[in-house]
Amino acid sequence: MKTHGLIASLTIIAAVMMFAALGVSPALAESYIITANTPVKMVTAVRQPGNTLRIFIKAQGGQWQQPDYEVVGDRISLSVNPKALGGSKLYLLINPPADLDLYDEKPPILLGVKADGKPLALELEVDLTAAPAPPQLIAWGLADRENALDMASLSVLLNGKTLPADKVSVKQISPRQVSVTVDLSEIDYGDYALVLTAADAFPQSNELQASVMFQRRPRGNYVRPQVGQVAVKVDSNYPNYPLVSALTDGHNQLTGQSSSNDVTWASAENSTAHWIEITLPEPKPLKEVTVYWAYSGSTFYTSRQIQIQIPDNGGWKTVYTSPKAGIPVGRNKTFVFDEVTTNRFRVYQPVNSGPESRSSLMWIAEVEAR
Ligand SMILES: [Ca+2]
Ligand SMILES: [Ca+2]
Repeated sequence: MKTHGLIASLTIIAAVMMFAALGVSPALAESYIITANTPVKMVTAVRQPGNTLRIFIKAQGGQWQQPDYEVVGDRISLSVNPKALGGSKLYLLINPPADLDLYDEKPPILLGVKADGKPLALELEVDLTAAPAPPQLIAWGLADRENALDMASLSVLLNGKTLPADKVSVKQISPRQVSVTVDLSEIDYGDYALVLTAADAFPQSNELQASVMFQRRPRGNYVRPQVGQVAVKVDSNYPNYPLVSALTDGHNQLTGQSSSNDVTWASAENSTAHWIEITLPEPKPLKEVTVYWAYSGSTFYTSRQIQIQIPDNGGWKTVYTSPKAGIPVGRNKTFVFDEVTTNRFRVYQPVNSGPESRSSLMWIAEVEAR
């Protein structure tokens, strides 16, 4: 059930709410959440008041009451007294669906949690950070015993961000039961919290929150372990950023306090392509390059476009091109491509493809290759 949230002080309020999700005639069913400290008069819009008005009101934590009301034309008018009802957050229902459990104070419950098809302990907070490998698929089963689930309330966030629609699959088994599967197979290296939120279709939104914590850790790096034998070249340097050693010093988890040349390298800030060229002591099978962006203040300086290139007949061949839509802003990005054997590669930033706020700059904390 979607519900209107209204902040009322002394004003008259009118709003319409539809129970579309419950298949009830939208003209007849309304619900409101009212926040009021002083008595208010409510006027609700009802297109077809009919003869069988059922009106319920309660304060949060209180009991449902059936208030006196007047029908004026096609509207319902009633006085609401928060003090008499026992609280300032009020729920008002007009002609709720017959199967709505008005005494539902319980959130949906978890029926099961699975990682890659294997059941986990039935817990709201699952910690997989010590698991030998990160999960590829997380699935939750959930149900509400009292009411239908509010499908519009369902959300899955990874580190606070919405996942692309093709990564989350929601299967509604019945109005009260659903399974949610999340595809994590293509996420980058990092520490993650995956959070599922779902509420029942009751106006006070009894809410379930379930989470899975996990890590995806890089294994193997051709650059840092051989740092004394690895050659690093760059197209240019920002003033006071002469050291390229910062690109291979292992410092990639920056705090945001400082992104100076002791831990990051920056290019000149001008409208030319910028690049970092890395030569390994011997050829290696290479299938991904991870770039950790500079982090300063609360900003990750993620380049908008990057190519990975390898030598080709005296020039360079591009083996990876970032999507046109740009690289998602974050701590790091791993560029994955068909395996090539090479002792040299470069991270290439086309002209003016730098970070959003400084598009002619390339500012990098670390480069890894594997
Ligand atoms: Ca419930
Ligand atoms: Ca570094």
